Amino acid sequence: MILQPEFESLPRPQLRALQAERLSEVVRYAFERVPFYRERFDDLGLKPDEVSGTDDLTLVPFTRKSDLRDHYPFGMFAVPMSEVVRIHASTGTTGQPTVVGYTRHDLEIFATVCARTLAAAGAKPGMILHNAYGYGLFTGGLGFHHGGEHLGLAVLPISGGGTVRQVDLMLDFRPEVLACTPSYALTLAEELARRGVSPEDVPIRLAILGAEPWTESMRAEIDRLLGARATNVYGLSEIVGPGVAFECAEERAGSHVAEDHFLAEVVDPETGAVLPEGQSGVLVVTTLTKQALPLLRYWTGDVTSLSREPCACGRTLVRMAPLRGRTDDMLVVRGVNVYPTQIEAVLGSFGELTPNYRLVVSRPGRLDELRVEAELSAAFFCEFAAETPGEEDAKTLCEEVVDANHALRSVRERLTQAIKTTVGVTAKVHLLVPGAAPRSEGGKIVRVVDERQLV
Ligand code: DLL
Repeated sequence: MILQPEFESLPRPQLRALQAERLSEVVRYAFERVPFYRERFDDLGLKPDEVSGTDDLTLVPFTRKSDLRDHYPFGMFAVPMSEVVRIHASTGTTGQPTVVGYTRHDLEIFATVCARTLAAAGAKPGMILHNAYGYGLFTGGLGFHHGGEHLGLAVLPISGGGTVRQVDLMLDFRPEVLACTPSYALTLAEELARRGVSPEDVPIRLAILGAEPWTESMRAEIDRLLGARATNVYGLSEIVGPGVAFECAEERAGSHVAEDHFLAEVVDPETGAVLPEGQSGVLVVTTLTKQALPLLRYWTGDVTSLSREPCACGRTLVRMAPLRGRTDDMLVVRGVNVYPTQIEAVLGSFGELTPNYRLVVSRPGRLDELRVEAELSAAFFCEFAAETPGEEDAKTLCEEVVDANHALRSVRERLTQAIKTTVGVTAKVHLLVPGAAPRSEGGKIVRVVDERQLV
């Protein structure tokens, strides 16, 4: 269902005109109210009215996460605290958190784009939403909470963690809609399977997953294990939270950007030049309607491409390709660029493995080493468990056990070869016993350990 066809299916020329009008307003607004933007513009000798259409946007310099950090906590806010009604913060892995504020009007936008996301996935009033995104400073929980209520769903604010209880309630309340990270959807699916609940008996029909990169093979696994249709949702705290872009149930091929609120560009990560449709680069977003924290050309660091191909759902909103990762979680291993999702896609093509894994990059001598810890599926491992005494207690199968077993050795060799062919790096493959790879406890999962940074 299209919640707001008047915006989501607006013919592109009209959408462009709406964006141009809103862009010139937000540029003037940011210039007048945020000293950071006024100084930036003054330094460049740029006047707000020179940015009158979307083509003039390139005159405006990028805003980066470091700018928000430099003005920590509230220095980039465009309204006094008396107009701010909510604050979120994203902690990230390093440094100061990024703090974002919302006026009442901003919260309406936030709820609306989350409601659009749920509607696009197929959710309807009368359905129960099991909302397992974390509530708190993270934007996922409250975003989908208000989005669900806006659409008229019955929202269960379960938040992340406490998997056993989550599954108890899921079986009792029988929600049709699940919202959580893809890695947590897998954790929930495993707990359901452990209890012997077959996919047909899992109540979930729709799963709206995001906040971390995931692959088509992981989607297939989640669809299969939950007996559901999983769609992607993208967003970041700085822009609003979830709902910046979302997939439709019809195509599930790229996420429609809520372009009436957020103007998307893809730029070359080195030069900053705007790239043509279809080319991969860094996503840059300008907020068109936000009051508390307007951001002009915000450098998200996320790598994607845009497509304006018509979509079967009837939305005219541009689609962004699934994220390969962030420019800053790209690993450079012996000079080769490696995205964790590339490895994940290779692992997904092996029936003997689960979608859970861990990557460890180290530098034992002078050369980088990439260790891929791949987890064997329970069904496959069962056949050898009897032949590998003592291994049930260990997490990683020791080399001798793998060497001695033809089928295990074959998995290790084929996987090493497939990674070499696809990613271009010779990795050391370690096979893990079922259940040994990290699982999501409810939030974003950490699958990569770069030990080089620790020394
Ligand atoms: O993750 C907002 C969110 C909540 C999105 C719930 C979707 C669902 P942050 O914590 O600020 O906000 O993290 C933003 O997470 O720049 C991406 O790198 C990554 N990310 C978000 N959604 C996706 C996705 C929330 N669907 C950062 N696929 C972003 C891949 C994603 N990465």
